[in-house]
Amino acid sequence: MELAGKTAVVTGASSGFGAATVRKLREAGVRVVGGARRVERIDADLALPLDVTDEESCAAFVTRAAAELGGIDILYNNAGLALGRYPFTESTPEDEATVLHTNVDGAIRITRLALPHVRDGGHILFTGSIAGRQAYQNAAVYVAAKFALRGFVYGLREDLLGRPIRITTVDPGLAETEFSLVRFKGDADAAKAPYEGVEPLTADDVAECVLFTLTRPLHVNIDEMVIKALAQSSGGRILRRET
Ligand code: NDP
Ligand code: 8X3
Repeated sequence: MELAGKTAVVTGASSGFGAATVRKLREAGVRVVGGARRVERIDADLALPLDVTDEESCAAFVTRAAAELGGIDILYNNAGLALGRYPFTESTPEDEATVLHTNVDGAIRITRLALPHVRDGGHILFTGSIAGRQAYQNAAVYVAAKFALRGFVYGLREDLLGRPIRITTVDPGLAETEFSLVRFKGDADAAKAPYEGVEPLTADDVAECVLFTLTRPLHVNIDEMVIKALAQSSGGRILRRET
């Protein structure tokens, strides 16, 4: 599948997997609209403000993106986050709402709004997580959010069967992005700890996998792709070098 000349919409384009994917798509000749709250950090053909937790913001984003691109070939629902690494007994309503509204409602909302603009031959992608496949401790709400997202994508795949639109969830494990800094609410020392003594995935590693799924022939749908660092066998098990 040739990507040159295609159009794409990427959420969570200001950092991490989203920013890396925007870069690789553009290198492949795709015209890309990127959205995030920190719009000034987006390097795309068009950068638009987007808060996926807000219906009006999403509607304005999708309307403008579709008008600019004249139709969407690639929709990458990537915006997401985790908050905290604590037992569920310490959970707060604020963290629960943010995690669920961003990872789950946000992706569902953007998909609902963008679907009428997705052209035949199009491809809708989601960033899930290994957290959405197997639970690990001190992450119950994030785990729930990514399991829910996977459930939504399964349902979407059923409902779009028969239409020429491919659907893929990319499920990475430990990857060094701003994810950890966000999860630990700006505590830089705590944010570094998950990456110590191990070589994590990079944003580029994940973006390359996204590009791989996009460039298969049209009759090939990669439903799910699980990507982990070699030293990580599961969310709860990472082999670390002695430091
Ligand atoms: P980053 O923190 O580097 O990037 C997250 C992106 O999501 C940013 O662009 C951020 O933009 C955006 N975002 C967050 N909240 C909102 C919102 N309300 N509206 C719009 N955009 C939002 O982390 P990653 O690149 O690692 O995360 C991308 C996805 O990958 C997430 O879904 C995450 O759950 C998932 N993931 C991450 C893993 C990891 O280890 N890094 C592993 C597995 C999955 P802004 O703040 O500017 O709005
Ligand atoms: C994040 C996966 O294992 O780094 O989605 O918490 S993990």
